[in-house]
Amino acid sequence: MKGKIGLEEHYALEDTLEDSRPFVPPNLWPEARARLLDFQERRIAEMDRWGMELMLLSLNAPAIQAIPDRKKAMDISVRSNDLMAGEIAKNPKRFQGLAALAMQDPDHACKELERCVKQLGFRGILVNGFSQIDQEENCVYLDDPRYRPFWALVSQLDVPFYLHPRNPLVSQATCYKGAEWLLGPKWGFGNETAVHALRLMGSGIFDTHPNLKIIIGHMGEGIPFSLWRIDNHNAWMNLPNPYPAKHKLSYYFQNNFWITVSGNFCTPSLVNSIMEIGTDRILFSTDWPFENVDHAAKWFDDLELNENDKLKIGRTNAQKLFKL
Ligand code: GRE
Ligand code: ZN
Repeated sequence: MKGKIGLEEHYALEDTLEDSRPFVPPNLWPEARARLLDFQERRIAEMDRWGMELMLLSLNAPAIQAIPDRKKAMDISVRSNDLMAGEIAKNPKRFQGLAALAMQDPDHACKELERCVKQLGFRGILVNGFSQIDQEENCVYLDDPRYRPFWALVSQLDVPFYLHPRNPLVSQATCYKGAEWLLGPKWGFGNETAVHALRLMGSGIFDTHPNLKIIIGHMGEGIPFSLWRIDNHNAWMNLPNPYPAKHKLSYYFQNNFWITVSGNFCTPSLVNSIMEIGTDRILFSTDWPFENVDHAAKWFDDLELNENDKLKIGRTNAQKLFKL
């Protein structure tokens, strides 16, 4: 299929590049590094070859969210957004942007978001999970009350918010101690991000701002598969919802969430997701440069799916969601 749009497509600044190194074997680091720093050459060639018209670009992970020093976090977020704006300006038909924000300082995040949307023309936001604030061990999630004004602004600007993975701190997630190989894309990313998404669903922010639009990658980070049990466990007990939000969590997943297929090119998982969230809320993405564009595109193009749904997932859902 030609004209595919991807929305989990990363680059790095020199300042954030090293965050990606631990996920790549040393012999492949030169290749990963070159992929992360490139915009106009290798990336466009991959897109042309495999039928991607547009990438919504975002910074690598965990980057800003793992910088406890507020001033440094703010500084790098602004520099990242400026650099991305410059690259988009060179080729706006092929690239659009998702803002990187220093959630360590919610006031600054709001100001920078307004600048990114109103002046730089970015289409949304991508944040890498919880933020470490002032101290390494101080991990703050986005359902924290300090972010209420931020969510009000996101609602008012009506821009989608991509909740992207990061690892938990092993010092705080002792289930990974001695089994660090489980971290990253194998399990840690998805587990951490699913919990974060569920925290948002239960927090009540979607009752206050029903138009908030949250995107999660990797075929929904496992949530579609678990959605029934999340709401219907131990039904005979008639348990009340144990969280502030008004509805069952599936209500929010089906009304405020979109998922992408990034890094999860698996047909049974897609079928499950279609049944839980529907083809209007599933979007193509690759997860470049951590996944190959050809792996994503070949899987997607060969899917036995009706043409209408394929067009929606590959392209038109993204156009609608991001007002492209
Ligand atoms: C990602 O951005 O999703 C990612 C990384 C590092 C390794 C694998 C991966 O940031 O999918
Ligand atoms: Zn990613």
